[in-house]
Amino acid sequence: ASLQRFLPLSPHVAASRRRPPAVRTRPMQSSTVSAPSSSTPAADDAVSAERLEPWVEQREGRYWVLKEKYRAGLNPQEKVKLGKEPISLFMEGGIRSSPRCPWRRSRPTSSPRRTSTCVSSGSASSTATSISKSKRSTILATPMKWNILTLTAKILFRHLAQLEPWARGPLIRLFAKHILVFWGPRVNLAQNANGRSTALRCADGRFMMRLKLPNGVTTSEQTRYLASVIEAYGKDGCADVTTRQNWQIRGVTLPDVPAILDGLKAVGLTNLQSGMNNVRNPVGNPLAGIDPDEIVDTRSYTNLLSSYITSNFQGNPTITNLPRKWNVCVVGSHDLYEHPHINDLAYMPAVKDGKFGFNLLVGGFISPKRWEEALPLDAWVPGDDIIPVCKAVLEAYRDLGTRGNRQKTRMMWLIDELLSHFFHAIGMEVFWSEVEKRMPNGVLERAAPDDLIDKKWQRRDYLGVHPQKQEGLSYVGLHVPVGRVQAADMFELARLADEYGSGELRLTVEQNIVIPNVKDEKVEALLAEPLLQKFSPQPSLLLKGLVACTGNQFCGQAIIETKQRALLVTSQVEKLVSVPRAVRMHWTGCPNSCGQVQVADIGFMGCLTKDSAGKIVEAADIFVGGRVGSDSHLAGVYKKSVPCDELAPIVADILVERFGAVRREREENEE
Ligand code: SRM
Ligand code: SF4
Repeated sequence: ASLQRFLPLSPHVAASRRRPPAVRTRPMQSSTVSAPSSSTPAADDAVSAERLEPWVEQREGRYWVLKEKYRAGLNPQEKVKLGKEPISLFMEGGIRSSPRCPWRRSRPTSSPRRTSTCVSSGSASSTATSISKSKRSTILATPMKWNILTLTAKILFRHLAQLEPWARGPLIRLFAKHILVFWGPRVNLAQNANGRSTALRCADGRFMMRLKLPNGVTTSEQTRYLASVIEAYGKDGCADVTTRQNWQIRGVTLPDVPAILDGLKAVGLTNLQSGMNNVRNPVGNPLAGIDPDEIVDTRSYTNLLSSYITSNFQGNPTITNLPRKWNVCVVGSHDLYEHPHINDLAYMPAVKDGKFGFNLLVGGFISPKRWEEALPLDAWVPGDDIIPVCKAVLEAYRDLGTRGNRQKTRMMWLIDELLSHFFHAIGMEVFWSEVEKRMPNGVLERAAPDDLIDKKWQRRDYLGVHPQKQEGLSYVGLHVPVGRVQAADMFELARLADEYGSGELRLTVEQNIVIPNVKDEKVEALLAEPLLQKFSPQPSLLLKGLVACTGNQFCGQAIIETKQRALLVTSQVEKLVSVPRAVRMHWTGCPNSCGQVQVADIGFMGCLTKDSAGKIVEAADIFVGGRVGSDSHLAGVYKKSVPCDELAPIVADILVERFGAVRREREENEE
């Protein structure tokens, strides 16, 4: 299937080629292609020019809004943005001062973190008063997601009773539309399967807050601060290492948010622009600067990207009105720990004319109905100037991306559409020239012939103890089972980083943690620390690569529970077979695939099915054959709708057939 994407163009297209192919070409996507037109070249050019007119314009010299003529058929999120740019609620301080914000009128919270700042009434904010009542709740709700104070149905049930009458209707309608109707069948079925009611699942009024953590680098001070926040929420507080080497903290109540935002700032963190149609955490090499075999230290690049993306924590309104989410990474080693093939923009180290820089890949993404690997843009940028091209790519996407069906608005859909719309063009050329147009000097260099990645490199395991490039120092990779940590764990991690290392921790996209800069003579004592019983440097071969998204414990979109299930099924499988090497198993609670099942050796995507007794039960579609590294490949479905309780023997069979596993009973017999 992936080869088909590179089949030759149709004869019609081939005949009208005007320049030789510079990059890999893609076939036209049936869903996006308009039939080849029989119009004249002049008419074609007119149509083409019209399509390349930016769909957005700047308002009040600040925010970018959709032009009137492009407002038909918008998805609901786009309609919200027409009313008020969501980031404005944060940039203009509305989150602090809006006394009419429904949840700010909530009954006194018992949270110890509640401060006078967060309950101060202040004057009625312009955000809340200058817009129509019907839009208020939506507008107040959406920015939460922009900054991933993730707003789930939970808040509705908790606060409904305390809302002013005007706020109840719109809020219910919003949720009815986005969650109860759209996700309704799944939610209801999940209810049956779990024997739990939606009201129960939605009753705690707690939020998740996602941060920006460029390159996954964090300090003991930051970790301690985050631990103190979740500790205050008792059993409701916990944190996760995410699949974009980032922290998410949970249990947050809304009145505490202003104080937490201040606290984040004080320790050099932000949660700005971390959700909805924004640029996500810039991913880099978790071993940057310490790996003897690295190509380039990615930290300064990911920091630059993050500063640009959030405009140094102020919020960057030039790139908040994107058609959809957008992922970026900078590759620093041959191991490709950063997963460049599933990022919208990936910087691949490459030397051109003796100068260090990066070739660019674009358009990689995963979504429920379609997942694609990134393609070469045929562009190179010097290493000392990486931001202009990020800006140019983002602005091309912001200006030209369509904003209708959300399943078709990721950047690859735009790349495809331009290819099919300008049928005389080939490959990436139209997108390339749109990016070039937006470069500060109007020039985009063609790619270096080769990048610096060793295509035969065997991806290394970063868990365990490894020597650093700095003599006398080691890094210690710890396995954090399915990325879940409690406050006490975080305090301990911070202490270990201070006591044995340099006060630094690194998060990885496999939801693990690396302690860098451990003096060799201290390694033994570190390995004897009690926390390493829980976060082992040497987990079993199947646990090593285990990843699980949030799942239905907290995520409103989940169909199944993931984290506990992943651990349970893995332990069941380990009783059945032994594997000769690590096998990467990823779990994801719904087709959004935050747990990236398509990159896993074996992936499990949550769904529901009927068991043999006809009862609806939690199940998984099994994916097999995803690969990471230079040989990357996105897996497809291997077997559909397997009840979770029946997974273990099937997984054991797959491990025996495809991954050289040996059945335990056979091992025992041979002994
Ligand atoms: Fe994700 C939405 C969690 C990485 C694809 N993701 C969500 C939401 C916000 C659900 C929602 O819209 O209400 C989840 C929040 C649940 C919660 O309480 O944690 C959520 N996504 C996560 C995290 C926490 C999973 C994890 O356990 O690690 C990851 C946070 C990363 C970060 O720090 O920023 C996470 N999400 C991903 C990835 C992986 C990646 O980036 O490499 C993907 C697939 C890759 C991609 O995007 O190309 C991913 N998440 C989605 C999608 C589908 C996007 C699409 O184009 O269709 C959604 C739904 C959406 O955006 O509408 C989604
Ligand atoms: Fe939630 Fe689905 Fe993402 Fe898992 S894959 S975190 S269930 S949205």
